[in-house]
Amino acid sequence: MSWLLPKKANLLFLTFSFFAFGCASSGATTSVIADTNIVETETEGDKQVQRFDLNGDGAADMEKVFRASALPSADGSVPQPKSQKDLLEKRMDLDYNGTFDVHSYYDQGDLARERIDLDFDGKPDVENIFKGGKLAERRMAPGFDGKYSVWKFFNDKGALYKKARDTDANSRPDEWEYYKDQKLIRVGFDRDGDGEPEYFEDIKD
Ligand SMILES: [Ca+2]
Ligand SMILES: [Ca+2]
Ligand SMILES: [Ca+2]
Ligand SMILES: [Ca+2]
Repeated sequence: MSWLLPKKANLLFLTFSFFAFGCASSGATTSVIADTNIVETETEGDKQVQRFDLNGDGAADMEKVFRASALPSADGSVPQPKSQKDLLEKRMDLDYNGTFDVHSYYDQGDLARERIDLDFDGKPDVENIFKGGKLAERRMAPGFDGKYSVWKFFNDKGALYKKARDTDANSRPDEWEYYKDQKLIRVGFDRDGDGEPEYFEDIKD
């Protein structure tokens, strides 16, 4: 996991260590943010966007996109507080440079997917996919070049059961590792380039 600690991202690591350990829960970072940080609320089509200024410099560095089902009335009355269930997307600019570094997508209030740029170069380095609010798959770009080359798969107990790797830089996995009780038990290789393993080796104790 050492690659998750790029040079300039110590603060980021602190903030987002909960991602790294696979226990991100929707709303964890938003509960501490008071509504007074909202700089503007805007309706875009069938969506409502709330913008927040987290560091007080007057520029928004977090956006929340809500389903606009319960829109405030057209007479300009104060927007209703939206419920977590209506949250569709959250974007965060962690280094306050005007570019969002974390994109989180929600399904019925549960975190469904998140994309994180760990070194703030504008290219995503980690993507997490959740099922039922639990981490199911993690894609990683260890070179911070925006190219995913490692895929990890987790069962519903949060344990790693499969890992795939792209070793020839064609963006498709060609080596697989299979785990049982955290132990590597089998490896598989794609030798004919069809994207599926057909050559396997069992790992003996
Ligand atoms: Ca700001
Ligand atoms: Ca940024
Ligand atoms: Ca990056
Ligand atoms: Ca490959």
